[in-house]
Amino acid sequence: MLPLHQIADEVRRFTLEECGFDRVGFARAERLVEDGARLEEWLHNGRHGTMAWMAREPERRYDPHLLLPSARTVIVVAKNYRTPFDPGEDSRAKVSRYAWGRDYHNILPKRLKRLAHRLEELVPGTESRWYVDSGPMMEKAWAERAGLGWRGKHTTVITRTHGSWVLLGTLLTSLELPPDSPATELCGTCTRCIDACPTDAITAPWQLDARRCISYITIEHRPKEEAIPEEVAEQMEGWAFGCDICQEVCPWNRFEQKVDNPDFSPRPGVLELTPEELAVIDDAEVERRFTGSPIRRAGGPGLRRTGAAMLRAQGAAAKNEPPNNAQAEAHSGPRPATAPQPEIPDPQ
Ligand code: B12
Ligand code: SF4
Ligand code: SF4
Repeated sequence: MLPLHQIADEVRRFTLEECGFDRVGFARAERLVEDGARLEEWLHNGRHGTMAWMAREPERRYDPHLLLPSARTVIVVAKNYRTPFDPGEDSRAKVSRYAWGRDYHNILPKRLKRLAHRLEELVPGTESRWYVDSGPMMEKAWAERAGLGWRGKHTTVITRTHGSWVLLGTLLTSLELPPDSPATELCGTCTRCIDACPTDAITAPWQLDARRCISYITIEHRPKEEAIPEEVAEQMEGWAFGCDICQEVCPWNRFEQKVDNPDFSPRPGVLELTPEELAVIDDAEVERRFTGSPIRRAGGPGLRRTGAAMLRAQGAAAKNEPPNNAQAEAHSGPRPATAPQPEIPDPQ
């Protein structure tokens, strides 16, 4: 068997060069005590809304040995999805960047599977299990531990190299690899994401109430036939699938590397969607246009619900009706008239 440091070097090389990931790091596979307690509290407070799958056996999310008893290391990977494209100024039904091209759930797991085979070649008998998004791993907590980046106050992971425009994956392995140092938090006194969130979903730094997040409302909330409440529809700022506002305002995303990657480049028509067409899109058309795209997750009922809500909000705005702020302020408190000047973190 190769010496440990050579195995670690080869794992890094293979992950970046052969599997095409942009970042890789190692963390010791141990119970996530603090993050587990925070997850339990989040669930207890109902902040997961109708994402019942988040509440199913939550301890599996923070104890990797319940997934792979022989686990020694968590290999964490990140893939940059920031392409040079930008949505047009007049984009009326906006789609979040991660969903412009191919579904990453179809791309990343295959690459992690290749990595698992390489580990088995390097050290026969190695056991591995890999997960991307839908698996019971707290990917952001592991990314921070493995030194890939820190969790921004909007709760997503920010890397120094690609900002927060990265998708994460994890591979649990019985191989013992030297752990990397955890990333340092570099938000400083900045609060831009919190100030910019139109629905006040970021209730405090690092705390997100998914029920108020446009991403949840447009993708996850069930039943999908249930209409989006008027006061929420009026706050959606044109986002039809997911939402990138808190990432777009983040100063760290000014330094990101843009890569012309066809996997994440916009598929035809995705930047020109309109509320009018979404409101009446039929299920067959959703299959035709969005098979292989993350947008398919919303399904026909989800997209029609969002399109209808956007049209209602437009209609209300056109009639110059006073916005229904009373309800929003009841649970979030009024916003300050002028946002505090954020400290722009030093990218060095
Ligand atoms: C559920 C989920 C959602 C939910 C809830 C989001 C959330 N913050 O939890 C919804 C549907 C809203 C959502 C939205 C999005 N998601 Co999502 N989502 C997930 C999923 C499946 C689980 C996340 C989770 O465990 N949540 C549980 C709660 C408790 O975690 P948390 O809010 O992060 O809270 C933690 C910290 O904030 C911290 N904490 C809490 N309080 C405090 C206090 C202090 C002082 C400190 C230091 C820390 C701290 O502890 C908590 C536990 O770790 C992960 C994939 C995975 N398996 O991990 C993807 C994932 C997080 N999502 C992802 C993406 C891309 C998004 C969107 C950007 C998509 C979009 N453009 O619309 C948005 C971002 C919205 C946002 N601001 O977070 C990526 C993020 C990549 C990255 N760079 O970090 C992931 C990792 C998927 C992937 N494989 O790449 N998502
Ligand atoms: S994704 Fe949009 S709605 Fe959700 S926390 Fe960020 S800014 Fe707020
Ligand atoms: S906008 Fe500011 S506070 Fe929010 S994640 Fe970025 S650096 Fe951190």
